[in-house]
Amino acid sequence: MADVPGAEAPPPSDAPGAGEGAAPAAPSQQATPRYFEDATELLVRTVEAVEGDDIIGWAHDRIDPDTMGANGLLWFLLRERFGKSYVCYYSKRMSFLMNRSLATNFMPSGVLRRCEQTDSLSEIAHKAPLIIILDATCPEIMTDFAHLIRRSKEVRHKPILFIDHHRKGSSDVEDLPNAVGVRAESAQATSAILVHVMRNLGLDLRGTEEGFRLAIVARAGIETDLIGVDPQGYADSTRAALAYLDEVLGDRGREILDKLKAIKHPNTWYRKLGEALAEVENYDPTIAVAGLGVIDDTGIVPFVANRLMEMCSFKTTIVFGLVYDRIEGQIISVDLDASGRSTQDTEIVLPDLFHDIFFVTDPAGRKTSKGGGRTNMLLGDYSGAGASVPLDYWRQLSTKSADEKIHVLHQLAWPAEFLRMRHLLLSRIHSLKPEEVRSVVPVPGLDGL
Ligand SMILES: [Mn+2]
Repeated sequence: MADVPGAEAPPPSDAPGAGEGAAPAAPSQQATPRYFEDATELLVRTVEAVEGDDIIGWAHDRIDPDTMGANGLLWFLLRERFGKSYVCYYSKRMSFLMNRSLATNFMPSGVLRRCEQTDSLSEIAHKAPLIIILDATCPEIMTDFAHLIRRSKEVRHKPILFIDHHRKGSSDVEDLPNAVGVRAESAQATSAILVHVMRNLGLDLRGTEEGFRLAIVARAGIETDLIGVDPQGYADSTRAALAYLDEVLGDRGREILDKLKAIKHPNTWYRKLGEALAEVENYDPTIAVAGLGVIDDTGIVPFVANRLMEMCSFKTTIVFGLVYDRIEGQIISVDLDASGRSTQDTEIVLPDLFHDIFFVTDPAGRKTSKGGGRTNMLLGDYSGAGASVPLDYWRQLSTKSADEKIHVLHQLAWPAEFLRMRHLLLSRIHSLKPEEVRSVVPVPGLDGL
């Protein structure tokens, strides 16, 4: 779930591919090894203890394919095996077009819901008998969930079940008083864990269109988390999950997955890329740092970072922009979003850099990081990082209309935020000169600063 194609939340550091999930059963017992029986047992025990039929889930901001796939399978098994309904909440718009298409066209309708578009979210959380959290357990990257647990002791004390394949973080839902879970660090995707849990419960995706669609999302999820991983490093549990999903999907599924990865981007995204490319001679020869100005779609940021990397000879690209999200005539968020890519760069460790320079400061002066990423240990030469810092000052600034707010963002917020970012980057990357941190839109009054 790093900011690599297909995924975008800033994750805890994550080295895929070590060891194996569960010891396969002895060959004499059965032909097919079973994986993640511990997760299966814990899930059964936890769900059977629930009174009431409505279970909710929470996913990290901008939910990614692995988290989606795992939640789709969870929704399916909760209904089939336990007769429970399930809705999973997440905050912030997804970045990648493939992810948006998976959510719209392949996830069962109503399972995924945006927090910002949900009335009485707090009431829903208070009523829920159980909250299930898959694929990420850091509350800081679940914006609305973090708000709720900060404000409400009751929500903090809710029964929580988590299943994840990332390391425990310094701030983690595992530390909440009534949280139980399984952390299968040897697994390479939470969708793969859920495929096995579902199979362990005797369920099958074969034979129905609904099952086929869930398999599409789950396979996209596993593939996304495996980006950059040498196939020789796939765990046995990963291979077994992929083999099963391929049986469900067949040739038709393969074709759909290929098409999903090749979705065309809107021309407005290419126009922004053009603006960033127009600066190509002004960047530092090894590190391109581009500020995109004010944009209305968070997907543009990683899109430009990836393309600059593919098309030019930089070792590192860092792209940032001021992104607003408008729903029904309202500006519901203003964030400073950033994406970084690097290959064979020995000067800059992007995940660390992003962790350090992207943060929010609470009224007590405590800093919480809003950035991170991962370095691919198996290939050793690629890292990706992402960050999203909410700019509440600009979001809350009262204006007559959304259009006026956007005007203020262009005129005032961008120059201020660009200068702030430039200062932070220069203080950390000493080879960089001030004039090499480029804004692709004019920043008035920049000369002499
Ligand atoms: Mn994952």
